Amino acid sequence: MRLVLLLLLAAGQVYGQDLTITRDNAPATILHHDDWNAFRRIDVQAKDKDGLTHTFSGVAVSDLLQKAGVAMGAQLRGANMAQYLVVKAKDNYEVVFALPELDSVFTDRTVMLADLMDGKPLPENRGPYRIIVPGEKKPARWIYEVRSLAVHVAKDE
Ligand SMILES: Nc1nc2c(c(=O)[nH]1)N[C@H]1C(S)=C(S)[C@@H](COP(=O)(O)O)O[C@H]1N2
Ligand SMILES: [Mo]
Repeated sequence: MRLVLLLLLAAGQVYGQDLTITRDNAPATILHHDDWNAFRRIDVQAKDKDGLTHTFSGVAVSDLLQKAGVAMGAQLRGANMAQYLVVKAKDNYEVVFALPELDSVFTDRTVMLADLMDGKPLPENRGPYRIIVPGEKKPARWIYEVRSLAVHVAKDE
């Protein structure tokens, strides 16, 4: 009984953080880790800063965006091509992706939001969620402790 409680507490600490997905002029989508069961899980092998290959497991960012109502796939054309994604972390670090970088119609490189590394939850100071960009030579966009994904539309100055 006590062990079960401890395990629940530990899981809560790892995955208690919500993920917020927003797009201009639309209500926010807030995902708890339990909601992840509804998504297709994918595995990606990628090299970290030190050249070590790890297996990351998580959800394709494009699937998360689609769930929040962002136009992807066949709909990613015309005016929708001016959209971009800002990913923000606990330490306010931010990185940007153009939507085609995330879309399997445009690229075979699947950018994912990972919750597991080599089968285990990410370390506390790197989790619960981290962006993994396979094939990128420098992991500066492997943003960790991710809190939100926000899609905006680029506007002319
Ligand atoms: N939240 C957050 N994520 C971040 C950074 C950061 O400062 N804050 N630095 C990036 C940079 S520049 C690098 S090189 C890698 C380093 O990841 P590591 O310390 O896990 O090897 O994390 C990336 N993700
Ligand atoms: Mo870096």
